[in-house]
Amino acid sequence: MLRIDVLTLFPRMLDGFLAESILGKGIAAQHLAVSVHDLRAWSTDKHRTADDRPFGGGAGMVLKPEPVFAAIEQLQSPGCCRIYLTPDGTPLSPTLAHDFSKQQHLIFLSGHYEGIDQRIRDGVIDQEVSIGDYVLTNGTLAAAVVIDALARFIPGVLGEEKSLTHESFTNKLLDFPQYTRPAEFRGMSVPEILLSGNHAEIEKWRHARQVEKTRLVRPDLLK
Ligand code: 6GU
Repeated sequence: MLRIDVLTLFPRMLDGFLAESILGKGIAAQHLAVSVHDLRAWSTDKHRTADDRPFGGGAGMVLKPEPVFAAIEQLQSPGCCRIYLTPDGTPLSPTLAHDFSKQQHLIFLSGHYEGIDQRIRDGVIDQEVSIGDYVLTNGTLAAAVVIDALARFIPGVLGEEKSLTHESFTNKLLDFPQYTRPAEFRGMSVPEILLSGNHAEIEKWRHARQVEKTRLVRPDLLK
């Protein structure tokens, strides 16, 4: 079973995320185990500080090395992958999420404010990951995104194996439109072809919609 530890200054941000939906079921079914840790548990001073002002000046606060080193050294196991969530990391991709899902033990470190002391990255981090070209106030939601994306690749987490293969990005095309009942709703009808029962024609139609949508919204994926 994949073991995941998350180190954050905001552990409660993950409560709902871990309890709900497909991920919550995957954890209940022991397809993965996620432990969330408050970094302040490893701070040593009486104010429980985990961050401090940057040397050289500048706005914001920087995560201190001592609590992070102590936390990671306590939690790590031989061969585990220690991941820091940061906008200047390697962009998350389906391949990276799939690689993470094959590991035995992942430790996610969520940063804060202006960042973390460089010695943390140099000393106790194996991989830096970004979830996109925008900046979050801290990496905790980014850790949730990576965990959600990798959990889908763990066998058993998604009920139907098929649902993995048909989705966006597995074939570098965006999804085709889906419809369910009723066949007509407020004057809007479901495309006739989907009611025809002709599976070959339905596949052709869906592929055409995928190419159309991808050309319109993400032409970069077609190059
Ligand atoms: Cl991984 N962390 C933060 N703080 N902001 C981000 C991000 C990560 N990825 C995109 N923006």
